Amino acid sequence: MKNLTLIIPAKNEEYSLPKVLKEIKNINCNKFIILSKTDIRTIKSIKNYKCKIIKQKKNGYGNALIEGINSVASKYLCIFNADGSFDPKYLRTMLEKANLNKSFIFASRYTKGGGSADDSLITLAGNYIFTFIGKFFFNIKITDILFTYIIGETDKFKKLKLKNSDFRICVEIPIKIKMNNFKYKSIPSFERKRLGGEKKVNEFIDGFLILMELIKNYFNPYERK
Ligand SMILES: Nc1nc2c(ncn2[C@@H]2O[C@H](COP(=O)(O)OP(=O)(O)O)[C@@H](O)[C@H]2O)c(=O)[nH]1
Ligand SMILES: [Mg+2]
Repeated sequence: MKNLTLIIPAKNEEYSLPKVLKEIKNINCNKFIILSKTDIRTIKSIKNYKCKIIKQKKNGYGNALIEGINSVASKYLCIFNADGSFDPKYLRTMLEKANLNKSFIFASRYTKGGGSADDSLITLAGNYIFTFIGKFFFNIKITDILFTYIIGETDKFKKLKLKNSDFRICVEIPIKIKMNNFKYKSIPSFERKRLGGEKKVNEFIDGFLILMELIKNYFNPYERK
């Protein structure tokens, strides 16, 4: 999988990230970790692993993805979490399908064969609502809009010209994929529990921001470039 780069946003993941890197050690692809230069503990925790560390110029999850995407040179990239919740066993199939169908591939917890051990009742409900809004208002036919385990061609990711530096980027990505008429598909995936450390998403604050982002875009869509 030399034509693949994993972009791994990380914030205070000194417990999980070394385990994640150990698990993917034998996967022959590039691994870029994107984090804040102040996150000394995470940086120290991975010093024995082969990966590229990118220190963010700005802050936030969305910004980490944007800076990550901009630094990739391989044909494909995949957004991959540092908390152990994404199972790397899906990577090969996702890459093959992306290549075969010339599509973005979204891993989905909510199609047959998928599932989650990390969902709470609130995140489950939130995901259903946001996926429904995506389907109904934006005609985005994916079954899990917020999972953000996504593989695609790097050039196409760059063409999305992503802007959100926080978790709103989770809906900006599928909306812009749709807007650009890029092909996309969902495949089932099982989300594992995060290995340790704390979840960074605040279900209420980030949920509200994501809802506002969806509403804003319904009335005033992202600029087409
Ligand atoms: N660089 C960076 N990474 C972040 C930030 N917030 C979250 N992450 C990482 O993004 C991934 C997803 O965050 P997580 O808390 O697991 O969110 P959830 O899985 O959606 O509940 C994890 O790898 C986090 O370490 C941030 O502000 N900056
Ligand atoms: Mg997580």
